[in-house]
Amino acid sequence: MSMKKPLSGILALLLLAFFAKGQVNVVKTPANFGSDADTRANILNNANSAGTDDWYKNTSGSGEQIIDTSGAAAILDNYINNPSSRAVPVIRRMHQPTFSVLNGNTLLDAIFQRDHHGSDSSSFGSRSNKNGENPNDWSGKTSYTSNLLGKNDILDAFAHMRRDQLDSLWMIGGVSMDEQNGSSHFDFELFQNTISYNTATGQFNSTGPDLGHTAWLFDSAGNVTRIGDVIFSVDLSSKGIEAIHTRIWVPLATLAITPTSFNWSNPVEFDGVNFGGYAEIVPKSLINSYTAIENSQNTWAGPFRLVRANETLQDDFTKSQFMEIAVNLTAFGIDPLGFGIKDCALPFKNLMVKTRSSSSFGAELKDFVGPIVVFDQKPVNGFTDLGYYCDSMPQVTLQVQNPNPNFVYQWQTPNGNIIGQTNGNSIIVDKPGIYYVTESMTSECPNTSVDSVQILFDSTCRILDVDIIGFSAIRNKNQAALQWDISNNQDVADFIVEYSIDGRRFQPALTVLAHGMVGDAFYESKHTWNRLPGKVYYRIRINGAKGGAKYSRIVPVNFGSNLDKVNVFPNPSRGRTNIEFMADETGELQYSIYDLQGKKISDRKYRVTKGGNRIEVTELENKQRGLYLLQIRNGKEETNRKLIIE
Ligand SMILES: [Ca+2]
Ligand SMILES: [Ca+2]
Ligand SMILES: [Ca+2]
Repeated sequence: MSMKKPLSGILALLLLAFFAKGQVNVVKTPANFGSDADTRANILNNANSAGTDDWYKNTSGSGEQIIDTSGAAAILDNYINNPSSRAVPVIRRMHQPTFSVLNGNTLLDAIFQRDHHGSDSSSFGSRSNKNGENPNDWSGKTSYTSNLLGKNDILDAFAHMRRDQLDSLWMIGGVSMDEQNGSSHFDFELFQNTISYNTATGQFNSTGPDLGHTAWLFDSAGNVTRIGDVIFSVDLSSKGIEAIHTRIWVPLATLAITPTSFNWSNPVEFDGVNFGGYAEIVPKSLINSYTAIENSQNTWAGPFRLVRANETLQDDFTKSQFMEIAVNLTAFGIDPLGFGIKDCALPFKNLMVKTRSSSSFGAELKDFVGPIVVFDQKPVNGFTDLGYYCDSMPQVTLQVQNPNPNFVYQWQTPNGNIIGQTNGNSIIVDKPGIYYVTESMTSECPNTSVDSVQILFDSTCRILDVDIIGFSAIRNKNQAALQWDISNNQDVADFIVEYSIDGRRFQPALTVLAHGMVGDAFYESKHTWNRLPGKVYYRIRINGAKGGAKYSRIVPVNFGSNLDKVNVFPNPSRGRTNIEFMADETGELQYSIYDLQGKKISDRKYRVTKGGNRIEVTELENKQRGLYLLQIRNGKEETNRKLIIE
């Protein structure tokens, strides 16, 4: 529904009555997203309704899917052929680049996370854990033996943030559960600072400065001066969704202040201690403030289907198994934009979806999904085809790999020279040196990440009149098959095949002696890996018979390591980050961290169990800001990641 057109008086009154409070158990389309307890775009109320966006799409129409469904067919095949794979979580992010604009709505980010189920290793354990506590005091289950009740066992969680044409910021959520046959109680909890979970110890590491949370701060007039943590609580009964309650984290004394952008609930609900807790707030006006609904009949579970706690596969959600909510943060007076904080202010960093044992906010916590990193923009990657020049220095193009069209890229150099524009997805340079590229949401926002590209030039290089006519490198099982053609072969002494794991620092792999043929010549060679390395870059160095050297272009070869699916987050970080991955089997995992000079900083070995694992990396705390290389390997494979410490 567009609110931009002028409304007739009667229609406006009708709408006012309709929106007299947050809407529950009614199909709505907040910010053009189907809040209808159905997963399909262009479907509303189980009928075709062209134009609404939703999590998935399998009907034609202008409405778009929000979740990236790549690999869904392979996951389903695996569910059938290898049923043990049904226990493995699935994580997908937004189908569109972050901050894309779709029909006037700005899509900030979205996530689909298939949780553990049945013997859920990500659930609350040994002590009685509650909302309103410091998350660092919570404890999760470290043994996988005990089961959750079906009504407390989350199967899948969905979350999406979008800003509509009226500049209202919506948090849209979805949850499917194993059973909903009476009462289920959910929280969507939004953290301003990073929070992570260690499956081995069952401990959370929540970095918020106020008892593991971030408190909302106000001036004496009641204006918000800092945004903090928020929790939306949803209670379902046999009648459907009862209500959504919104609470924010504040010290108890804050309740003496009268906020300008919302009200405390009356009587005010507060769960916590004097130094901090969750206080319930209500919007100045409930109009268009939230919607919530559960499915009243069977509806399609989506391309990843549904895996029940007992590992059976379902095509559809049965009645009351799926629920959708949408909360208007702007209407609630908790939109960062409303406080004069620039557009770059993200509404929150991490998200957890949890279940409680009863409708009481302080009831015992049961299952959780996450913590999920939101707005997880991939760090910028600057590159150039050839980083080494000899004899003469040409104009060279430096580029951003897979730039996000909604972000701004700015380049600078302390010792090189940029010709023309210094911003954009690519620049032209004509001097050796180091070039930095930063990524940010707008030129006024702080950088989200930085990368560097080095251009080397060897002025003493002697002219080598050999040209590389062609160079290719392709994968053949555990080998790279390399072929190259050159001119003036008689001037060549030998070739060094060099490889790099980051596309920048190369090392020799093998030497190929030149044969004596005069004129054009063809060479081939193979480079074998004992442990599959993920992505590797190759180049050929030609050494002249009378001195001088030249390099080929750089060609990537992807050995497709399973470890490529490793999730490293947060990244950039302040030094503490996590490695999360699924292991096919119980075994060992090692990682090493190197600085940009190639010096090893850390080398650790862990025992990992089949299934989901998370390792906390803390060695870079108090280390210099900048780029580091993380090399992760098991017996057969390895993968490499750049770590950014900010
Ligand atoms: Ca929907
Ligand atoms: Ca869980
Ligand atoms: Ca679960």
